Amino acid sequence: LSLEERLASYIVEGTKEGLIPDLEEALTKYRPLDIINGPLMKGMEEVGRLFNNNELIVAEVLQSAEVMKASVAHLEPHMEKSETSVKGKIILATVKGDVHDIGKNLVEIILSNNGYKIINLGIKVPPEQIIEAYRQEKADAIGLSGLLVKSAQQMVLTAQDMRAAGINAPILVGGAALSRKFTKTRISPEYDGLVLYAKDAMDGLDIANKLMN
Ligand code: B1M
Repeated sequence: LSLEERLASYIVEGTKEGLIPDLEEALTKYRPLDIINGPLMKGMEEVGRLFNNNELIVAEVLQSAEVMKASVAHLEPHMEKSETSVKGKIILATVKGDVHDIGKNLVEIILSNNGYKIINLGIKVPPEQIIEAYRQEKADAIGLSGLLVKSAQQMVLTAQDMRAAGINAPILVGGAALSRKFTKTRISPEYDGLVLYAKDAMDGLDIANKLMN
């Protein structure tokens, strides 16, 4: 197998045997984020496909997620960091009912490496907790992540609750079950502030930079 195929296969097989030396080799050729978005994400997509076809069970997917997290943790110190002053404070949460956090944590890494102070509230975060954190932290924006179809709906509910609480800070949303269209037609009308869809973590950074300027 080529290096790229091996990297994807660690994720698919859920094994870390040989992972670190191969990540080190990859770092001599690619930038850390390109390794994540390339072969590692390719592996994760395959995991999703196999899981969907009932060829993997949840416990196996969990192992794949472990390998993904270990890979991101290994690559993180090699990522570019900008030495700017704090550009803004952003609250991040995976919405109520959803445990998927690899994408959200990647967003945290990218944003905090690029001058943002991140308050990461974790997973399965109910709207009231987001509202409380927003008020306590006096954040500039709120980032919501969710991968399940029902999480897209949960974002609509979260936006409604935030509006009812009188909040109109920009909301950044992302995750596999979302789309720009859903954001525009379903979430935005339920909120008084901006609601912006990010397709990946770098897109999230671009949007955050535009917002703060
Ligand atoms: Co789950 N899962 N899972 N899972 N899982 C999916 C999402 C699924 C599509 C798999 C499938 O069936 N093909 C499917 C959802 C179906 C649906 O609703 N349409 C699914 C399911 C069904 C489930 C369970 C219900 C399974 C069960 O128990 N029967 C269960 C749900 C539990 C719950 O949430 N209540 C479940 C559980 C799990 C594990 C715990 C085993 C594990 C998660 C571990 C963890 O996160 N700690 C897991 C995993 C790993 C996946 C897949 C395989 C991979 C997700 C992932 O980490 N991708 C996933 C299939 C897939 O996506 N191919 C699947 C890598 C990650 C970097 O990408 O999170 O998309 P992603 O983030 C991207 C962008 O979306 C974006 O940036 C990132 C890239 O830069 N982004 C943002 C994300 N959030 C953002 C926020 C932003 C900006 C950008 O701003 C705020």
